[in-house]
Amino acid sequence: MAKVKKKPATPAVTPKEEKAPEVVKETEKTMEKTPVKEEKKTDECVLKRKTKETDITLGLRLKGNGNAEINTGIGFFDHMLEGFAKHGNFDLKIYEKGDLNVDCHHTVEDLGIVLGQAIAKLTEDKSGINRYATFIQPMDDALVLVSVDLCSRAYLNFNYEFKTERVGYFETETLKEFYRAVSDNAGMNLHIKVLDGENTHHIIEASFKAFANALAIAVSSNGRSGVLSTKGVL
Ligand SMILES: [Mn+2]
Repeated sequence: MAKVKKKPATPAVTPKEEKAPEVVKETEKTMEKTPVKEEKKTDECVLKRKTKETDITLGLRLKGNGNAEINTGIGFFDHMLEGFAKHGNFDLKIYEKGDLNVDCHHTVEDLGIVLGQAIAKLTEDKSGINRYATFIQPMDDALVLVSVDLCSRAYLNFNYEFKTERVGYFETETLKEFYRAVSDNAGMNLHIKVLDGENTHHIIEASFKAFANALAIAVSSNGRSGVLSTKGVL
């Protein structure tokens, strides 16, 4: 059956066209040139990665509540990642089954790969974020500086020789592999400087807290529109 088209109602009064002052017109023109884009960013992501060495499922939300559910099979590493989530106010879920019968190298490094990929995914749109941040974290005897730049160019500057080979089951030399994997996969410039510290547990934990705090600032809004780069793209 054919639809009957209704006639559009004629407005009773035709609004008068008012001439806007020149100043307002100029402002309008400028605004047209630089439109404020509505920010629609991906809030969370879940990634899976399976190899012959590790099987990882990771969920990350950068604007979270500090909730963590972590199971990597390495108690100390879980403790570090829980601190990372808490102090960065991220939500982080990790289930990992690694070849711990070998050592903890693959389990730590591969988790860094997936965490880096998740950060890259959630910061793909870099408009309106601080992009970089530096945080100096005290923790008892330890004092650790972490500086990050979400510039899409991976670079890790971390050279520290630990006095002890392990903390619990965690092998201290794998910490560099972890941060390198995060940096490579997030496209992040990452500087970590141990300024002071005696206790290895404290030094490593301070690095995770400093990293969390710096990252939380780097991904947060700077109140401006567009990408913070003279190149216009990152
Ligand atoms: Mn601790």
